[in-house]
Amino acid sequence: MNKKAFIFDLDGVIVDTAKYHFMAWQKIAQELGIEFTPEHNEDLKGVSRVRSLDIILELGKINASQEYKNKWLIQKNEDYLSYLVNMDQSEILPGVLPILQFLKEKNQAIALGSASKNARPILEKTGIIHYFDAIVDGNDVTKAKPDPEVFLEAAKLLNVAPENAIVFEDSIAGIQAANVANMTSVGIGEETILYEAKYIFKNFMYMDTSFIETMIKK
Ligand code: B16
Ligand code: MG
Repeated sequence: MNKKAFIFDLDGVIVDTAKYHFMAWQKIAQELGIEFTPEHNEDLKGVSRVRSLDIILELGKINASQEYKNKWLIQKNEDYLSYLVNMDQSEILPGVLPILQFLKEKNQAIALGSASKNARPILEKTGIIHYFDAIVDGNDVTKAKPDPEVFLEAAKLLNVAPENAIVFEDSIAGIQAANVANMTSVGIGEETILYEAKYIFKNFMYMDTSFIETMIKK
């Protein structure tokens, strides 16, 4: 039995922050007169802040100077952070803590693989940073998902071969990144969106510890 690495995405997998990213982007889109729906938002999940803005501007066919782009990027992050001010353990998505606990009891290696530059403060605020043996976030990588860099780096830090890594992801880009890395992709969300994942669970409440046992033994 080879050593495994369990790599968790953050936004939309561990914490319910995907809605805050959406709210902050929608505010900017509205100011620019761009229609930005939850369907459009799926393409922003797991994608870096800079790339997310470009996608929104492309949607509105807006050509903006770098100066304006920087202003919107700052505004988006300030709005996003203002939604997180009172963040605590209650923002952890249902079923996540028991799975983290189970993995710890089984002495499994756990990593975070997130595109977010706000990952560490979120893990601290929610009181779960101690579960993670390695953290790779938006500050550590140069290539955004669907590039596999973030997950490959996490597996490397844990000294685990990519094929022995299991990735939990809520975004299309993240599932593609895990697949490209030759890791086991586990989609957390809707099957209609995450159909490229090897396994899909609506949320962690639907995931039994027997699934984790199977992943550990495989
Ligand atoms: P930030 P994840 C991603 O986090 C989000 O899904 C995505 O919507 C966001 O734009 C990106 O982080 C960057 O986040 O602006 O906080 O640096 O899902 O990879 O954990
Ligand atoms: Mg995510």
